[in-house]
Amino acid sequence: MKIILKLGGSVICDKSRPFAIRYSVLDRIAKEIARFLQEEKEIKLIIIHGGGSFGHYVVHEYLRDKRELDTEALVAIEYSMLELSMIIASHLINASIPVSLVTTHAIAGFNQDNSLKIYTEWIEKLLENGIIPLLYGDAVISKNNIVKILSGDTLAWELAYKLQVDKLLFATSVDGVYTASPDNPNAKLLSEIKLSEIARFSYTTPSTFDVTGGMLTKLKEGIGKIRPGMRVYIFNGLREEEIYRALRDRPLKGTVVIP
Ligand code: IP8
Repeated sequence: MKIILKLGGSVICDKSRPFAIRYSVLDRIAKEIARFLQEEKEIKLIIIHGGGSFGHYVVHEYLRDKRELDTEALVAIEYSMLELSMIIASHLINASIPVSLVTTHAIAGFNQDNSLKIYTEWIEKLLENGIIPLLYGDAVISKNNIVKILSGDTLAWELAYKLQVDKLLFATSVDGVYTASPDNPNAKLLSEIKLSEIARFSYTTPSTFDVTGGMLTKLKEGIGKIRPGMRVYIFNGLREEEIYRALRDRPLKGTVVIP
């Protein structure tokens, strides 16, 4: 079985402060993943993480003074994401999870028509060898030489589709998809959401410096990417055991995403 686990940036970072990692959460998540991998030896797992208070903060700072991201921004964003990813990789490796950090900007970019180009050959090679590729949302260069942000969610949907994964898990800092912004007291948690009906919902989620949009924007990236048999869950990775439960297919509070 092939699984992609996307760790939301707000799970691993405190997004209200620049460059703030939730180390204890990261350690707990590493233990949950390690436990799962010990129990399920045949699993092929890919881990992707978001920009958290690293990439998003750096992009936000650049866009304050400039209208577009330039090459100076590109290298600064890429570097900050690599720093975050190294820290995540070190915690996973410490928990005996065999991860190989794959720098997203070296294998992915946008075509002229805005479609995503990913060289997946090496990711598949790692999986074949029992290694867990670790990727992340990043700044990438497009075919027409424009610097763009590739969200970890977009990457997760595309890889899930291309590599025909069985399960795509989005660990976020909320319990799932709501009918309104989760800070709205009337918001209700949806146990299921149809991507074909997503246009019915429109709200923004509050964030200090998020540059890739909230939950709904990122969910729209999934339109056309759910193959038959592929299961997609959105749940709260800040809740203890929830990542382990999602990996193990145990009942959990969250939203199932269907085409
Ligand atoms: O947090 C964004 O990835 P995301 C990556 O998954 C950058 O949307 C560089 C801001």
